[in-house]
Amino acid sequence: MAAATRRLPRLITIPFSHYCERARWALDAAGIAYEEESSAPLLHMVNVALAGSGKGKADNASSSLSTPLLVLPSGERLHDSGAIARWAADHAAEGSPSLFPEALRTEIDSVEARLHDGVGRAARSMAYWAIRSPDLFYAVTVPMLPPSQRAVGGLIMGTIKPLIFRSLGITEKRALRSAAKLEEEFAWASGLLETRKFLAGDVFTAADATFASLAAPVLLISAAEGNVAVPTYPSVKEIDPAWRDAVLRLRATPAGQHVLRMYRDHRPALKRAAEIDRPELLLGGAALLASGAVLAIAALVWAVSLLGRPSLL
Ligand SMILES: N[C@@H](CCC(=O)N[C@@H](CS)C(=O)NCC(=O)O)C(=O)O
Repeated sequence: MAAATRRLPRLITIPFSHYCERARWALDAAGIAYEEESSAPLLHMVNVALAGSGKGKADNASSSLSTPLLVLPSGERLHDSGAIARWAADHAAEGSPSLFPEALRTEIDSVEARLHDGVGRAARSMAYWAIRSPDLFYAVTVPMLPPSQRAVGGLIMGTIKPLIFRSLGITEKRALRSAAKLEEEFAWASGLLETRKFLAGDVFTAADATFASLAAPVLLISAAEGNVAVPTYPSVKEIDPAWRDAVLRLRATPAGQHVLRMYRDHRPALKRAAEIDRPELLLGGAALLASGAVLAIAALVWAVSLLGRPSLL
Protein backbone atom coordinates (compact mmCIF):
# COMPACT_ATOMS: atom_id res chain seq x y z
CA MET A 1 0.00 0.00 0.00
CA ALA A 2 1.43 3.44 -0.86
CA ALA A 3 2.46 5.53 2.15
CA ALA A 4 0.01 8.28 1.24
CA THR A 5 -2.98 5.92 1.37
CA ARG A 6 -2.16 4.27 4.69
CA ARG A 7 -4.72 4.91 7.36
CA LEU A 8 -3.14 3.15 10.31
CA PRO A 9 0.09 3.99 12.05
CA ARG A 10 2.86 1.61 11.03
CA LEU A 11 5.07 0.25 13.81
CA ILE A 12 8.46 -0.87 12.53
CA THR A 13 10.06 -3.32 14.93
CA ILE A 14 12.56 -5.98 15.70
CA PRO A 15 9.74 -8.19 17.01
CA PHE A 16 11.49 -9.57 20.11
CA SER A 17 13.02 -6.22 21.13
CA HIS A 18 11.97 -5.05 24.59
CA TYR A 19 11.98 -1.37 23.51
CA CYS A 20 9.56 -2.38 20.74
CA GLU A 21 7.40 -4.16 23.31
CA ARG A 22 7.31 -0.92 25.31
CA ALA A 23 5.93 0.93 22.27
CA ARG A 24 3.50 -1.87 21.39
CA TRP A 25 2.13 -2.04 24.95
CA ALA A 26 1.54 1.74 24.90
CA LEU A 27 -0.38 1.55 21.60
CA ASP A 28 -2.38 -1.45 22.82
CA ALA A 29 -3.22 0.30 26.09
CA ALA A 30 -4.35 3.41 24.23
CA GLY A 31 -6.64 1.29 22.04
CA ILE A 32 -4.87 2.44 18.87
CA ALA A 33 -4.94 0.01 15.96
CA TYR A 34 -1.66 -0.26 14.05
CA GLU A 35 0.15 -2.36 11.50
CA GLU A 36 3.37 -4.01 12.61
CA GLU A 37 6.19 -4.45 10.15
CA SER A 38 8.88 -6.51 11.83
CA SER A 39 12.21 -7.86 10.72
CA ALA A 40 15.35 -9.52 11.99
CA PRO A 41 18.10 -7.26 13.36
CA LEU A 42 20.20 -5.79 10.52
CA LEU A 43 17.27 -6.06 8.11
CA HIS A 44 15.59 -3.53 10.42
CA MET A 45 18.12 -0.97 9.18
CA VAL A 46 16.89 -1.44 5.64
CA ASN A 47 13.29 -1.19 6.81
CA VAL A 48 13.87 1.96 8.88
CA ALA A 49 15.86 3.55 6.04
CA LEU A 50 13.11 2.71 3.53
CA ALA A 51 10.63 4.33 5.89
CA GLY A 52 12.67 7.49 5.53
CA SER A 53 14.03 7.75 9.03
CA GLY A 54 17.52 7.68 10.45
CA LYS A 55 17.11 9.82 13.48
CA GLY A 56 16.95 7.44 16.42
CA LYS A 57 19.98 7.92 18.66
CA ALA A 58 18.80 7.78 22.19
CA ASP A 59 21.46 5.61 23.78
CA ASN A 60 24.94 4.56 22.86
CA ALA A 61 23.93 0.98 22.06
CA SER A 62 21.38 2.10 19.45
CA SER A 63 22.06 3.25 15.93
CA SER A 64 20.33 6.09 14.13
CA LEU A 65 18.25 3.34 12.49
CA SER A 66 16.90 1.95 15.77
CA THR A 67 13.53 0.39 16.28
CA PRO A 68 10.80 0.97 17.29
CA LEU A 69 9.85 3.52 14.66
CA LEU A 70 6.24 4.66 14.37
CA VAL A 71 5.25 6.08 11.00
CA LEU A 72 2.02 8.04 11.32
CA PRO A 73 -0.53 8.26 8.48
CA SER A 74 0.47 11.95 8.15
CA GLY A 75 4.02 10.83 7.36
CA GLU A 76 5.38 12.05 10.70
CA ARG A 77 7.91 9.64 12.27
CA LEU A 78 8.43 8.90 15.96
CA HIS A 79 11.67 7.10 16.55
CA ASP A 80 11.84 6.34 20.24
CA SER A 81 9.70 4.06 22.43
CA GLY A 82 9.19 6.87 24.97
CA ALA A 83 8.01 9.31 22.30
CA ILE A 84 5.68 6.64 20.88
CA ALA A 85 4.22 5.94 24.33
CA ARG A 86 3.57 9.65 24.91
CA TRP A 87 2.03 10.07 21.46
CA ALA A 88 -0.21 7.03 22.10
CA ALA A 89 -1.41 8.48 25.41
CA ASP A 90 -2.19 11.82 23.75
CA HIS A 91 -4.21 10.05 21.02
CA ALA A 92 -5.84 7.34 23.13
CA ALA A 93 -9.21 6.01 22.09
CA GLU A 94 -12.16 7.15 24.10
CA GLY A 95 -12.49 5.19 27.33
CA SER A 96 -8.88 3.95 27.43
CA PRO A 97 -7.21 4.58 30.76
CA SER A 98 -4.39 7.13 30.54
CA LEU A 99 -0.93 5.76 31.22
CA PHE A 100 0.25 9.34 31.85
CA PRO A 101 -2.12 10.87 34.42
CA GLU A 102 -1.35 14.60 34.52
CA ALA A 103 -0.60 14.67 38.27
CA LEU A 104 2.05 11.95 37.92
CA ARG A 105 3.78 13.10 34.71
CA THR A 106 6.94 14.40 36.42
CA GLU A 107 7.35 11.25 38.50
CA ILE A 108 6.68 9.02 35.46
CA ASP A 109 9.30 10.92 33.42
CA SER A 110 11.94 10.50 36.09
CA VAL A 111 11.22 6.80 36.75
CA GLU A 112 11.15 6.07 33.01
CA ALA A 113 14.42 7.87 32.30
CA ARG A 114 16.15 5.68 34.86
CA LEU A 115 14.51 2.51 33.55
CA HIS A 116 15.40 3.23 29.92
CA ASP A 117 19.11 3.47 30.60
CA GLY A 118 19.47 1.22 33.64
CA VAL A 119 17.13 -1.68 33.02
CA GLY A 120 16.86 -1.46 29.20
CA ARG A 121 20.51 -1.83 28.35
CA ALA A 122 21.44 -4.27 31.11
CA ALA A 123 18.44 -6.48 30.30
CA ARG A 124 19.47 -6.65 26.65
CA SER A 125 23.01 -7.84 27.49
CA MET A 126 21.95 -10.34 30.11
CA ALA A 127 19.08 -11.73 28.04
CA TYR A 128 21.16 -12.22 24.89
CA TRP A 129 23.84 -13.96 26.94
CA ALA A 130 21.36 -16.24 28.69
CA ILE A 131 19.97 -17.44 25.33
CA ARG A 132 23.32 -17.60 23.53
CA SER A 133 23.16 -21.34 22.73
CA PRO A 134 22.09 -21.72 19.09
CA ASP A 135 19.02 -23.76 20.03
CA LEU A 136 17.64 -21.21 22.48
CA PHE A 137 18.65 -18.27 20.32
CA TYR A 138 16.73 -19.61 17.33
CA ALA A 139 13.75 -20.74 19.42
CA VAL A 140 13.30 -17.22 20.81
CA THR A 141 13.94 -15.24 17.65
CA VAL A 142 13.06 -17.20 14.49
CA PRO A 143 9.34 -17.87 15.21
CA MET A 144 8.90 -14.13 15.77
CA LEU A 145 10.06 -13.21 12.25
CA PRO A 146 7.63 -12.52 9.40
CA PRO A 147 7.03 -15.56 7.13
CA SER A 148 9.49 -14.61 4.35
CA GLN A 149 12.32 -14.26 6.88
CA ARG A 150 11.21 -17.21 9.00
CA ALA A 151 11.64 -19.44 5.96
CA VAL A 152 15.39 -18.74 6.07
CA GLY A 153 15.43 -17.80 9.76
CA GLY A 154 18.23 -20.15 10.81
CA LEU A 155 20.51 -18.72 8.13
CA ILE A 156 19.59 -15.11 8.94
CA MET A 157 19.93 -15.37 12.69
CA GLY A 158 23.07 -17.54 12.40
CA THR A 159 24.72 -14.83 10.28
CA ILE A 160 23.50 -11.97 12.41
CA LYS A 161 24.16 -13.45 15.85
CA PRO A 162 27.93 -12.83 15.88
CA LEU A 163 27.35 -9.31 14.54
CA ILE A 164 24.86 -8.58 17.33
CA PHE A 165 27.15 -9.98 20.00
CA ARG A 166 30.13 -8.03 18.64
CA SER A 167 28.32 -4.74 18.11
CA LEU A 168 26.68 -4.80 21.55
CA GLY A 169 29.84 -6.14 23.19
CA ILE A 170 28.00 -9.10 24.69
CA THR A 171 30.38 -11.27 26.67
CA GLU A 172 30.13 -13.20 29.91
CA LYS A 173 31.88 -10.36 31.72
CA ARG A 174 29.38 -7.81 30.38
CA ALA A 175 26.47 -10.13 31.21
CA LEU A 176 27.71 -10.48 34.80
CA ARG A 177 28.00 -6.70 35.11
CA SER A 178 24.50 -6.37 33.67
CA ALA A 179 23.10 -8.89 36.15
CA ALA A 180 24.63 -6.87 39.01
CA LYS A 181 23.19 -3.67 37.54
CA LEU A 182 19.77 -5.29 37.29
CA GLU A 183 19.93 -6.38 40.94
CA GLU A 184 20.62 -2.73 41.82
CA GLU A 185 17.78 -1.42 39.66
CA PHE A 186 15.34 -4.04 40.95
CA ALA A 187 16.33 -3.10 44.54
CA TRP A 188 15.61 0.54 43.70
CA ALA A 189 12.22 -0.33 42.16
CA SER A 190 11.42 -2.61 45.12
CA GLY A 191 12.20 0.36 47.39
CA LEU A 192 9.68 2.54 45.50
CA LEU A 193 7.06 -0.16 45.91
CA GLU A 194 7.42 -0.06 49.72
CA THR A 195 5.54 3.22 49.82
CA ARG A 196 3.30 3.03 46.72
CA LYS A 197 1.28 0.42 44.90
CA PHE A 198 2.83 1.21 41.50
CA LEU A 199 6.14 2.71 40.43
CA ALA A 200 5.00 6.30 40.03
CA GLY A 201 2.11 6.43 42.51
CA ASP A 202 -0.93 4.44 43.47
CA VAL A 203 -2.22 3.78 39.96
CA PHE A 204 -0.90 1.82 36.99
CA THR A 205 1.02 4.15 34.66
CA ALA A 206 3.48 4.10 31.77
CA ALA A 207 6.27 3.69 34.32
CA ASP A 208 4.95 0.23 35.22
CA ALA A 209 4.41 -0.76 31.58
CA THR A 210 7.93 0.38 30.74
CA PHE A 211 9.48 -1.51 33.62
CA ALA A 212 7.57 -4.67 32.75
CA SER A 213 8.42 -4.49 29.02
CA LEU A 214 12.10 -3.85 29.60
CA ALA A 215 12.40 -6.55 32.28
CA ALA A 216 10.41 -9.21 30.38
CA PRO A 217 13.36 -10.75 28.47
CA VAL A 218 15.32 -11.18 31.68
CA LEU A 219 12.47 -12.56 33.76
CA LEU A 220 11.45 -14.72 30.79
CA ILE A 221 7.80 -13.73 30.99
CA SER A 222 5.90 -16.43 29.16
CA ALA A 223 2.69 -16.42 27.13
CA ALA A 224 0.93 -18.11 30.06
CA GLU A 225 2.07 -15.22 32.25
CA GLY A 226 0.48 -12.66 29.91
CA ASN A 227 3.22 -12.06 27.36
CA VAL A 228 0.92 -11.74 24.37
CA ALA A 229 3.49 -10.14 22.07
CA VAL A 230 6.70 -12.13 22.64
CA PRO A 231 5.55 -15.62 23.60
CA THR A 232 8.82 -17.36 22.68
CA TYR A 233 11.01 -16.92 25.75
CA PRO A 234 12.28 -20.21 27.14
CA SER A 235 11.15 -21.33 30.56
CA VAL A 236 13.52 -20.64 33.44
CA LYS A 237 14.31 -24.39 33.52
CA GLU A 238 15.67 -24.29 29.97
CA ILE A 239 18.39 -21.68 30.41
CA ASP A 240 21.85 -22.57 31.57
CA PRO A 241 22.06 -23.16 35.33
CA ALA A 242 24.58 -20.36 35.84
CA TRP A 243 21.90 -17.86 34.78
CA ARG A 244 18.87 -19.62 36.19
CA ASP A 245 19.63 -18.49 39.73
CA ALA A 246 20.04 -14.87 38.66
CA VAL A 247 16.66 -14.96 36.90
CA LEU A 248 14.95 -16.63 39.84
CA ARG A 249 16.48 -14.13 42.29
CA LEU A 250 15.21 -11.18 40.24
CA ARG A 251 11.78 -12.77 39.85
CA ALA A 252 11.50 -13.23 43.61
CA THR A 253 12.13 -9.56 44.47
CA PRO A 254 9.13 -7.26 45.06
CA ALA A 255 10.03 -5.55 41.76
CA GLY A 256 10.12 -8.89 39.93
CA GLN A 257 6.76 -9.85 41.42
CA HIS A 258 5.45 -6.45 40.33
CA VAL A 259 6.48 -7.18 36.71
CA LEU A 260 4.68 -10.52 36.83
CA ARG A 261 1.57 -8.78 38.20
CA MET A 262 1.75 -6.08 35.50
CA TYR A 263 1.78 -8.71 32.75
CA ARG A 264 -0.98 -10.69 34.41
CA ASP A 265 -3.30 -7.81 35.23
CA HIS A 266 -2.41 -4.92 32.94
CA ARG A 267 -0.97 -6.16 29.63
CA PRO A 268 -3.83 -5.45 27.21
CA ALA A 269 -4.69 -7.60 24.23
CA LEU A 270 -2.87 -6.69 21.02
CA LYS A 271 -4.56 -3.97 18.96
CA ARG A 272 -2.35 -4.91 16.02
CA ALA A 273 -4.60 -4.90 12.96
CA ALA A 274 -2.14 -6.54 10.57
CA GLU A 275 1.39 -7.89 10.30
CA ILE A 276 3.14 -6.73 7.15
CA ASP A 277 5.74 -8.98 5.58
CA ARG A 278 8.20 -7.34 3.17
CA PRO A 279 10.27 -10.01 1.36
CA GLU A 280 12.34 -7.28 -0.34
CA LEU A 281 14.06 -6.63 3.00
CA LEU A 282 15.94 -9.90 2.48
CA LEU A 283 17.53 -8.49 -0.67
CA GLY A 284 18.39 -5.25 1.10
CA GLY A 285 19.99 -7.17 3.98
CA ALA A 286 22.04 -9.30 1.57
CA ALA A 287 23.20 -6.14 -0.21
CA LEU A 288 24.15 -4.59 3.15
CA LEU A 289 26.18 -7.66 4.14
CA ALA A 290 27.84 -7.85 0.71
CA SER A 291 28.84 -4.17 0.79
CA GLY A 292 30.20 -4.63 4.33
CA ALA A 293 32.30 -7.56 3.11
CA VAL A 294 33.58 -5.59 0.08
CA LEU A 295 34.53 -2.64 2.32
CA ALA A 296 36.33 -4.95 4.77
CA ILE A 297 38.30 -6.56 1.93
CA ALA A 298 39.15 -3.13 0.46
CA ALA A 299 40.37 -1.92 3.88
CA LEU A 300 42.49 -5.04 4.24
CA VAL A 301 44.05 -4.64 0.79
CA TRP A 302 44.76 -0.98 1.55
CA ALA A 303 46.37 -1.80 4.92
CA VAL A 304 48.53 -4.53 3.36
CA SER A 305 49.61 -2.18 0.57
CA LEU A 306 50.61 0.50 3.11
CA LEU A 307 52.69 -2.00 5.09
CA GLY A 308 54.38 -2.99 1.85
CA ARG A 309 55.67 0.53 1.11
CA PRO A 310 59.05 1.16 2.73
CA SER A 311 58.67 4.95 2.39
CA LEU A 312 55.76 4.87 4.78
CA LEU A 313 57.42 2.71 7.41
N1 LIG B 1 15.96 4.77 22.95
C1 LIG B 1 15.47 3.83 22.00
C2 LIG B 1 16.30 2.58 22.07
C3 LIG B 1 15.88 1.64 21.00
C4 LIG B 1 16.83 0.48 20.80
O1 LIG B 1 17.89 0.38 21.41
N2 LIG B 1 16.37 -0.41 19.92
C5 LIG B 1 17.11 -1.60 19.59
C6 LIG B 1 16.22 -2.79 19.70
S1 LIG B 1 16.41 -3.55 21.27
C7 LIG B 1 17.56 -1.52 18.16
O2 LIG B 1 16.78 -1.25 17.27
N3 LIG B 1 18.84 -1.80 17.97
C8 LIG B 1 19.43 -1.83 16.67
C9 LIG B 1 19.92 -0.49 16.23
O3 LIG B 1 20.04 0.43 17.05
O4 LIG B 1 20.19 -0.34 15.03
C10 LIG B 1 14.00 3.57 22.30
O5 LIG B 1 13.63 3.61 23.48
O6 LIG B 1 13.23 3.36 21.38
